[in-house]
Amino acid sequence: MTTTLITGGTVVSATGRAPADVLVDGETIRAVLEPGSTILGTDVAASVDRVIDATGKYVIPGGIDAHTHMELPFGGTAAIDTFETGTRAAAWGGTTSIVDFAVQTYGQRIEDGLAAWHEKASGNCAIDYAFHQIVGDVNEASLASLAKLPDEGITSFKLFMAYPGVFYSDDAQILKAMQVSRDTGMLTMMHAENGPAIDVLAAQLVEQGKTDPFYHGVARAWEMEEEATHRAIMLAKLTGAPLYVVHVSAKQAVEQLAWARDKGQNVYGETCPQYLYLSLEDQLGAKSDEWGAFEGAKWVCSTPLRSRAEGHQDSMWQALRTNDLQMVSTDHCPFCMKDQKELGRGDFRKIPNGIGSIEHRMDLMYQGVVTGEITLERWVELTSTTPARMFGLYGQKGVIQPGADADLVVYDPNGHTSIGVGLDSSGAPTGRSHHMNMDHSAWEGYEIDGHVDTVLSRGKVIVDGDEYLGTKGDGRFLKRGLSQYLI
Ligand code: DUC
Ligand code: ZN
Ligand code: ZN
Repeated sequence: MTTTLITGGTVVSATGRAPADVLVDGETIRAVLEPGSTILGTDVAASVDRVIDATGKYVIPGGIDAHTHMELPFGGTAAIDTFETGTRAAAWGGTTSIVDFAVQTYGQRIEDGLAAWHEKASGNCAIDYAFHQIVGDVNEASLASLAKLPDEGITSFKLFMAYPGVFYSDDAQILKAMQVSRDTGMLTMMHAENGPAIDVLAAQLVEQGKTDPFYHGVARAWEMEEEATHRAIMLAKLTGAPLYVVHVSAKQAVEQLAWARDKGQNVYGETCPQYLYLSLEDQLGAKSDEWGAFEGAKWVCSTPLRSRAEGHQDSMWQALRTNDLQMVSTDHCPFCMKDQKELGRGDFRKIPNGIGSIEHRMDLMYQGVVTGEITLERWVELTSTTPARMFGLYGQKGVIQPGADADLVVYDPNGHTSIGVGLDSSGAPTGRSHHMNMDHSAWEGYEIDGHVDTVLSRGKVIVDGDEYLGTKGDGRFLKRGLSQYLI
């Protein structure tokens, strides 16, 4: 078994920072030591197989992205990152675990949907992975199957109040699924947007000739997110289910969560980098030579980007500081412009919804430290420690302590990361690049005042500077326990 000492760095946790050396033995952390420690008179550094010099750098627990959609079937196509390409891109960006969404489609058995997801992921991941379960067809049989999933290490499920005819659940179905959540301790994750009303608004816009990507965000008005968030909260209150609202983007939805939490209800929320940095105005203004106004399709996702003039982005940052929102995930769901987003030329309703960000989450959130939006400790908490605690992985993941998996990132605050565009639409590499399987980047031109230098996954160095050393298939399925946030 290889022993490694990460020496000279500042170890950052959710609660503090201190100069310390991290001793790794095989796949786990053996000790967190005073810098330059000796054992029986011998320098630890002299007795290990490998020393990683982290002088001047931060040593943090590997990122956990608790909301990804590899290969998600959507809008007549499928998210373009496979488990192989998506987890490789995650590793490049300092994320060492993902929780992806296994899908039960309408008419399918949960068991079959889940088995298909194991099939896709098994043997393909470079980093460890776990699953939530999407329940796309709530009925007596699927509810019975759902209740058994904790035995298989799946302790959370997602319902959709949006996408009628696809993933949508009505209030009666939500109520029944939440009763399972209450009885089993599984966390109910909610896509909270009023889908039926949104679909009417979207159809009316298209009838008026308003077909550009920008109108996606107009149809998905914040009122529809606020209303659905409130309804989800009330159904959770009634049933006693623990609730976690995904991809929160509207400040009014945060107000609903804060209101419920202040009353003592067990509700949580995540936001995503796109709702912190990008806006509806950016989307409206985007007009490339190649795509014209259709360039806005790069940023079509749901919930949608929100107006900066209305202050949603500032509210998201504030909620991350005040703990009205507890986590940042990506909702990584990448589609190429060519052949995929293009399906919605002339009708924004047909643009596959999703943005690819898995590689950039740690960097984009670190930039929030640089600009003073969050502290260094909060960065670790939002991106690693709380995801581990929320989704039943804590102790093994999300913390640097003896016995934990040696998922570690050496992050250089004096480094720099330019986020590039990847491949152009003919598949040719552009100058600055990323590693997601896309022909563009929603983050093109973003500059980060920091850099992911070294990444270890269970003790193995998988990223070393500009070199990728990971291996497809090294990532293991993680059986999760119940959330630590149950009361
Ligand atoms: N939102 C997206 O943007 N993509 C996939 C599903 C979702 O809810
Ligand atoms: Zn969603
Ligand atoms: Zn999602």
